[in-house]
Amino acid sequence: MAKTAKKAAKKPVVKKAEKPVAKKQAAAPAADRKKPVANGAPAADKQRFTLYGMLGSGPTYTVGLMLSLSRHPFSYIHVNLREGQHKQPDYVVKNRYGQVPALRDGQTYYVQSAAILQHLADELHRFDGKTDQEKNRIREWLFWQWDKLAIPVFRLRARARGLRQFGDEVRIMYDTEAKAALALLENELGRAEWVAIKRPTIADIGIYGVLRYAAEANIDLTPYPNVTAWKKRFEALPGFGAPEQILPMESRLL
Ligand SMILES: N[C@@H](CCC(=O)N[C@@H](CS)C(=O)NCC(=O)O)C(=O)O
Repeated sequence: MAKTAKKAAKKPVVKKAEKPVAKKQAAAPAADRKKPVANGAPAADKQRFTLYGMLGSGPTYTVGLMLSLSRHPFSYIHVNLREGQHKQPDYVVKNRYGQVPALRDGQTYYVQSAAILQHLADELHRFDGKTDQEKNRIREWLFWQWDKLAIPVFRLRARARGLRQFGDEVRIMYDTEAKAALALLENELGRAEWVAIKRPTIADIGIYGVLRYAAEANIDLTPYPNVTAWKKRFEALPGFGAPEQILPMESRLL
């Protein structure tokens, strides 16, 4: 699924700020090597991750949120969608879908925000399930989230921001779909504090990364008190931040 950094590194998207990754596969950039500390354990590797994305992108926020909640620092490369940087060859080698986000982890690029969340949970052992059953439940919610919640909410948001044009018939269709998804979530959260299992997981992170933008999509969450209470619980997690607190406007290299 992922592309190696070897190919991807030839032309950085943001030439001024981004450090090109090593051309020879054997020679990982110094920044990507685990640095030993006095007690022999790997230091918090602040150069391990680079997130490529855009402030304003829900899926980019979701990945930044996971890293922030996991207390893991990351470099950030702003991809200018307005200028079409996401469709340029030097970005498409990082993300074949020509979308943000992409995450570089060492020498490998990961794409699709839900798959990135899963990768980070596996690697950092945070916000994950412990048993196969728990892990499966979390995956089910991540698929559901993109299928039933993210699409209508993000389409309505894009319309409200003037980024997509469609008529009232389609708007009503998405609105109905979003409300049906919210009703289901409301029901589930009446039975449990967190979405998938008894602890917050990447399923909560993925869903929060959509519902954060509900107001911008003209979706009122007040008829969903369990969802609203869950949202508050989520926002109280250590390391939580709003999109503007987590994603810079411009590239930031650590
Ligand atoms: N399913 C993808 C969705 C990513 C996505 O829709 N990204 C938008 C920005 S929020 C994008 O890159 N749009 C440009 C395009 O699709 O051409 C993910 O989760 O990573």
